Amino acid sequence: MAVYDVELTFPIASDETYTIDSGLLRLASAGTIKATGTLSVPTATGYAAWATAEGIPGADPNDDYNGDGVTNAFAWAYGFGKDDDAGAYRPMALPTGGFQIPLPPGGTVTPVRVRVSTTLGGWSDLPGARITPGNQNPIPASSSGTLTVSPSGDPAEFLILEVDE
Ligand SMILES: [Ca+2]
Repeated sequence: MAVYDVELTFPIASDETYTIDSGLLRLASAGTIKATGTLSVPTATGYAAWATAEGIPGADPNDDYNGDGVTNAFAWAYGFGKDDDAGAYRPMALPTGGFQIPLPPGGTVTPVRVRVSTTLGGWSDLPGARITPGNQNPIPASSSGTLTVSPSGDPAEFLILEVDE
């Protein structure tokens, strides 16, 4: 929360005519009125603060500003700038089944949720026990290194990562 001392000056003008017993009464005024006090403004945090600091305030978190295949939301979540190439940190399927999830060397700035589906629909949370090391889903903030998701045994499985602020 940012708090500012403020002094505001508003122009005022009025011109009213009233009917009274002896005729009409016209009251007119012009000038200013001054107000002083404090103004409290919520400070942007999380993704919004990142987007503002990166010079792209209000940027859609699902957009990919630099076209590296990593959304703005994940650039933020992984501690990168909007121009950094974070393409090496996309999860990938392993030829033997399962997936590998590379995390940024500096650690994630927010928890990362792993969701799975066998049909590219009806996504559900991956059981944490399938993620090593750590066995946690969501993957906690400040995580780094490379995680492995064990194969499910299903003929096909898809994986997406989600972040929340
Ligand atoms: Ca990007």
